Amino acid sequence: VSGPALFVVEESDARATLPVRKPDSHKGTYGHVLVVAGSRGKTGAAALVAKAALRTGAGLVTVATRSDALEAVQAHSAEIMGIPLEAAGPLGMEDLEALLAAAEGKDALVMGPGISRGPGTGTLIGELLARLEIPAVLDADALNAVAGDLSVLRRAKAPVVLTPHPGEMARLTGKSTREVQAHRMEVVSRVASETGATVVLKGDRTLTAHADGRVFINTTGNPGMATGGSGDVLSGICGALLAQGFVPPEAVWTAVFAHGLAGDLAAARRGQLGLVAGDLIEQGLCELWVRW
Ligand code: NPW
Ligand code: AMP
Ligand code: MG
Repeated sequence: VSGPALFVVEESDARATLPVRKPDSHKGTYGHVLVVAGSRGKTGAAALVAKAALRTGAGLVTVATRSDALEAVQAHSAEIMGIPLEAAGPLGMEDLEALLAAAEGKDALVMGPGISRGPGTGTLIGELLARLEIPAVLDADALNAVAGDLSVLRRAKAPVVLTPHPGEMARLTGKSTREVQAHRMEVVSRVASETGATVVLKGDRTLTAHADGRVFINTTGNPGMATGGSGDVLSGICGALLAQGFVPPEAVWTAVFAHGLAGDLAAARRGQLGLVAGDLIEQGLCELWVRW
């Protein structure tokens, strides 16, 4: 039995996936990302996803979140559009119709950062994936919500991307964080082949596993990125590339490479110690797109 095929992502590979602005284009050309993220107390997570998507070239970004969180999310950035989800508490099946309506005309979904999770959240996610025809990035609490029943991912109509950190991967697989870290390659490839998703196991040397057995190892990034909200930025970058028509696994390992390089560029200006997630967007991504 052969193991996974391993590829090291080079800057030239990632650059080749870089979205190019065409003269005869408009905002509709570059995709509309639906971000289902944030809740009262975690509105920053939604804002970081949305801003990262905007700074990665998405034509439009809409955040759907609980009514009591929406204003705070939008206050972070004038470019973010919003849809209030009127029910209360953690997301569940009562939000299905509103989310299906919100997804109309959208080109990619990013779901999970800062949503908190309740008993119906996993079922809701399964139902959304089974009905929506747009690629979806599941991160943070969306991962925790499907951890009990990964089979919902198999029902997806369109490509699914999972972006767990080692703690989330431990919940997804029922292993300890230590076991995950000791067997990163095996764990990430197995979850990809079992779910059919493209799976990103984050951390130093992030691994991206595609369901076909290929695994892509990332070389950018630094420990300055070990700061709250860093992963939320990655899910926004990934959503923006998917909304612009790039497909997994290229869209995903390119997002990972760009996110890490944004972290390296930001650290070069500001140092690793005081790096915050917003710097990856405002300093890192902006400098990266000029460089590329
Ligand atoms: P330990 O302690 O090492 O055993 P959680 P979260 C582990 C939102 N945010 N290597 C580690 O376990 C997010 O989007 C909102 C090894 C740690 O204790 C989520 O929705 C923000 N272990 C929610 O908050 C900004 C690692 O996992 C545990 C690891 C909770 O997210 C912040 C923590 O993971 C945040 O993004 C690694 N590299 N990384 C906002 N401004 O609104 C993690 N672990 O319990 O899933 O919590 O990741 O902080
Ligand atoms: P999250 O825990 O979801 O906020 O994600 C953290 C992000 O920062 C992931 O993209 C990690 O790969 C990245 N990151 C965290 N620590 C390091 C590290 N020591 N070296 C490189 N990247 C890191
Ligand atoms: Mg995270």
